[in-house]
Amino acid sequence: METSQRDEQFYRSMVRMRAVETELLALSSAGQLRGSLHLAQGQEALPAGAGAALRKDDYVTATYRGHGYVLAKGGPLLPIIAEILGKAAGLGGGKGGKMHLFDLEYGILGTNGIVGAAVGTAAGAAWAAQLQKTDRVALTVCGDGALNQGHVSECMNMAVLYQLPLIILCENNLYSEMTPLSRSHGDVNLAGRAAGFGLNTAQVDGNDPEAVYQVMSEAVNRARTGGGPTFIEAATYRTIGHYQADSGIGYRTAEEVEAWRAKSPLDRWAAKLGKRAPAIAAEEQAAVRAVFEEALALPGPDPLAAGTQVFA
Ligand SMILES: Cc1ncc(C[n+]2csc(CCOP(=O)(O)OP(=O)(O)O)c2C)c(N)n1
Ligand SMILES: [Mg+2]
Repeated sequence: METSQRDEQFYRSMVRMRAVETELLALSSAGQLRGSLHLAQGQEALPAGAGAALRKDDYVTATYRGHGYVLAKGGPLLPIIAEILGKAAGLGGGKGGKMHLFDLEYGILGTNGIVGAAVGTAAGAAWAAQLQKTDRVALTVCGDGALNQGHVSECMNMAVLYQLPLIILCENNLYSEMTPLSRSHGDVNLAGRAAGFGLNTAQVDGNDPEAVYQVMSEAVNRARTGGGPTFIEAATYRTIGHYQADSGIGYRTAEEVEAWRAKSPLDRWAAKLGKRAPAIAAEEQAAVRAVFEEALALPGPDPLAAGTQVFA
C-alpha cells in the first residue's frame, strides 16, 4: 500500500476508535452501559499502526483497554459493538462484554481484564502456530504495569527458549492505574528488561501510527521467518482517566495531560491529511453512530443461554 493510502487508513482507524469510545462514554454516563470502561484516548496510533501490519489469520490478544486492536483487525463492527453492549448478536453472544472480545475468524483470542494474562494466551497461540508449521504470528498487547507480573517474565523466557513467533507490544503510558512508572519499576527501561531475557527489542513513538507500523512490520516479518520474538516498547499516554470514574488528574498534573494532548495522534494525522481529514472523520463517525443505533435496538441474550458456550 502506498504511504498516502496508509495515512488515510491510519486516520480512519483512529477516528473510528475515538468515535466508538465517545459513544461508549456517553452510554456509560447516561447509566445505559454498566461496568468499568477502560478507554484509550490518546493511544489510538498503536492499534492503527499494529493492526495494519498483521494478516487476518494472525493472532491477537490484548488488555481491558484493547478494543482498538479488535476494531483494527478488520472484522465487521456490528458484532463487536453488540458484544460490548451485551447483545445476543455480539461476538460472544453478549455474555463476555468489552473485556472478553473473542473472534476466532479474525484470530482474536481475547481482550483480558487480568493484567498480563493475555501475554500467556498469545505465547500459547504462537507455540501452536510453530508446532503446526504455519507462518502465523501472535501479537499481544500489555501495559507497562503488566511487566511486573511474574507470568509475563515466564512468557518472555519461554518465547526466547522456543523462538516463538510472538510480538509483545508494550504500551508504556507511564502509569499503572494511578501509580507512576517510577514508583513501581526498579528499572524504567522496559525494553532493556526484555532484552535481558534475550528478546529482540525496539522502542517507538507510540503516538505515530506510521512508526508503529514500521516497527511492527519488522517484528512480524522476523517472527514469520523463524527469527523469534520481539518486544516493542511504545511511548504513549492516555489523555483521559484510567476508567470512566477517574478524572485522570490528582496523580497527574493538568499540565502533563495537556502536554500529551498536544501530541494527539488524531490531530497529527488530521494535519497530515489536510483538507481531506474532516470528510473522512465525518464519514467514520456517521458509520459508527449507525452501528450503535442498530446495536442498541438488538435484544440481549436469552437467560437460558447462560449455560451454553461454556466448558462446564
Ligand atoms: C492481576 C491483576 N492485578 C491487578 C488488577 C487491577 N488493575 C487493573 S488495570 C491495572 C493497571 C495496569 O497498568 P498497565 O499494565 O500499565 O496498563 P494500563 O492500564 O496503563 O493500560 C491494575 C493494577 C488486575 N486487573 N489484574
Ligand atoms: Mg500503563
